[in-house]
Amino acid sequence: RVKVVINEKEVLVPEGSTILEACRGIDVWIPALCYHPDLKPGSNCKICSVEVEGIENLVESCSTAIREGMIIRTQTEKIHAKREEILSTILENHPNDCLTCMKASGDCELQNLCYVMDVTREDHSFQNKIVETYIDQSSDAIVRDMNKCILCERCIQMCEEVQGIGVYTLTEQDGRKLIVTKDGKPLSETNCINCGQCVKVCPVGALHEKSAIHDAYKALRDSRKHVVVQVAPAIKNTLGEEFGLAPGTDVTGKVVAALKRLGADKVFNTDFSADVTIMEEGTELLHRLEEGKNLPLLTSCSPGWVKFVEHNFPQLLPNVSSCKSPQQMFGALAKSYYAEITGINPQDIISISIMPCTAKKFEARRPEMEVNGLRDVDIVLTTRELAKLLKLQQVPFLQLKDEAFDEFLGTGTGAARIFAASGGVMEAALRTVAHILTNGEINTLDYHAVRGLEGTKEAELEIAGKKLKVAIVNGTMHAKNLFEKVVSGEAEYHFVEVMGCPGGCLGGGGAPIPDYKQTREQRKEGLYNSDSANTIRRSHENPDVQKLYDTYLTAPGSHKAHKLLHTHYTD
Ligand code: HC0
Ligand code: SF4
Repeated sequence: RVKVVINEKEVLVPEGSTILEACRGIDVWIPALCYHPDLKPGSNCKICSVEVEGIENLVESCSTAIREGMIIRTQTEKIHAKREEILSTILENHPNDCLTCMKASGDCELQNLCYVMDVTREDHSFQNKIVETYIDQSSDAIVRDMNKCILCERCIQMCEEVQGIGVYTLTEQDGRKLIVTKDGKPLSETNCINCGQCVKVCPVGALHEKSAIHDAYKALRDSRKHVVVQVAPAIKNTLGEEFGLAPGTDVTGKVVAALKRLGADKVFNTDFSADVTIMEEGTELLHRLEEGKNLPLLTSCSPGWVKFVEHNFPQLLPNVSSCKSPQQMFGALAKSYYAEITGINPQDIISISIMPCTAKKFEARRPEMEVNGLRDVDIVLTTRELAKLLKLQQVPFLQLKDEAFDEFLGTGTGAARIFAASGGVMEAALRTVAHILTNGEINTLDYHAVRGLEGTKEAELEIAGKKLKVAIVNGTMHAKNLFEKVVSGEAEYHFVEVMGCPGGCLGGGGAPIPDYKQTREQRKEGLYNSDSANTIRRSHENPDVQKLYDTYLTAPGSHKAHKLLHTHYTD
C-alpha cells in the first residue's frame, strides 16, 4: 500500500492502482464515461481528470498510476470547469430525445452526470450541431443509434478485446469522428454474434437491445390468446438487482407472481427444458463416445456461441450438439405437448421468454426454430426489459408474495439452475451421465473442478473406467483460443461447454447493469446456493421431465424428440 493525500485526507491505497481505482476504492467519487472496470482505460472522455499537486495540467485519473506521497484533489473549481466543458461539448452533439430514449432515466451515465454537475439547457446555449446519422435496426437483437454515441469507445474494446470479434472501428467522416462497423455494413451483415456485451458497456442509449416491451405488453393484455411465459435460470438470481437487491438473491417466487400480475396465463420454467436438454444432450454424448465420432461434443445452448462457430469454425459444426437450446425446446413443447394435454389450440398460444441474453432474440427468429409452421418462441424480453415493464406498470415487485410455477412445465432441478453459470451445463450433464454410465452407482452432485468464472477450465474425470476429458469456456475470445488448438490437434477433448458471454448467462448481454466481475461472482454464488437448496439436483430425477418422456416423447433421442427438440446449423 502507498500513503497519499486525497482531498486533504491522508489515506493508504493499494500500490499499483490508478488514481481512479484508488479513489473509488475508498468511496471518493470520480466521474467517468469511457472508463469501465472490465476494460482497459481508454483516456477518451477525460472527464475523470483530477489535480495532482506539482503538476500544472489536470491528469486523467483512469490512466495515471498512484504513487507514494501524491497529493490529489478531485473537487476543485478547475476540475468542475473542465467537467462542465466536457459535458457541454457532448451535449452540443447529443440529441435531446431523452423522452423516447431506450436508456431509461437513471440508467444513462451521461444524464446522471449532467444532473450531478448541474449542466442544464438554461446554463448553456446549446447549438444543435447534430448531423443525422443512420440508425441501424438491421439486427434482430441490437439497435445502433450513432446520433447518441459519445465516442467513449467502450464498445470497440469490448467487442475486439474481450469477445475477440472486432465488429466496430473508429473513423472520421467530414471532419466528424464516428464509430462504424468495420466494413460499413449493417450490423446484421457483419460477424456480430448478438452477444450484447457492447450494449452492456454503452454509457448512453447509442446501443440497446431491440425492444420487445411493446409486443409483450400487447400480448399479455390479449384475452383471446393463451400467453405462456418461460423464465430462464439466470433471471431468478439477477432480476432482484433491478429492484435494489444484492446480486445472486433468489427471487423466483416473486418473478412468477410479477408475471401473473402482468397478465401471463401460465408462468413456466426454462429450468424444466434445461433438464430436458440434459436428457437429450447426455444421450447424444453417450452415443458419440460409443461410436468415437464427432468428438468433442460441443454444447449448443448459447446462441451467440452458435453464431460464432458458424462464422469462424464451420469445420466444427458436425461437433455441435443437435439439441435446440432450452429456450427453443421449451417453446416447441409448449405448442405441442402442453397444447395437447390442455386441449388448447397451439395457434392460440403466444410463447414469451425472459432471458438474460440479447442473442436469444436472434435465436428465436432463426427460420428453423419452428414446428409445423409455428414459431417456438414468439417474443423474447431481456432481464432489463422485464424490469422496465414491471416498473412501468407499477408492479410492487419487492412486496409480492411468492408464487409457484404452473404445472406440467414448471419443475426445474438444481442442475438446471446452474446452467446460467459457466460450467453449469457441464456439471449438470456429468451428474446424469455418471449416473447412467455406472448404473446408478455414482451419485456425485458437486463437481467443483468445472466451476468458476475463469475464461477457460479443463478437467479429466474417470467414470466407470472411462476417461472423460472436458473443457469449459466462456466469452468468445476464450472459445477462439481453445478451438484453434482443437482444430490444430494440439488439444483433445470429449465434451466442451461453451457460453458466448463472460461468466456464462449470468453475464449475458441482457443482464442488469452494472455488471462487473464482482457482480458476476455474486450471481454465481447465488445460483449455486439455489442449486444446493433444491431437493432435486439431477435432471433425470425431474418428475415433470419423467412424465414428458413417459407420456409423450417415449425416450431421449426418439423420433418425436428429434422433430421437436433438435435442429441443424448453417455456415
Ligand atoms: Fe441461459 Fe439457457 S442457461 S442459455 O445461459 O442452456 O440466456 O439463464 O435460459 O436456452 O436453460 C440464457 C440463462 C438460458 C437456454 C437455459 C441454456
Ligand atoms: Fe460485438 Fe457482441 Fe456487440 Fe455484436 S453484440 S457488436 S459481437 S460485442
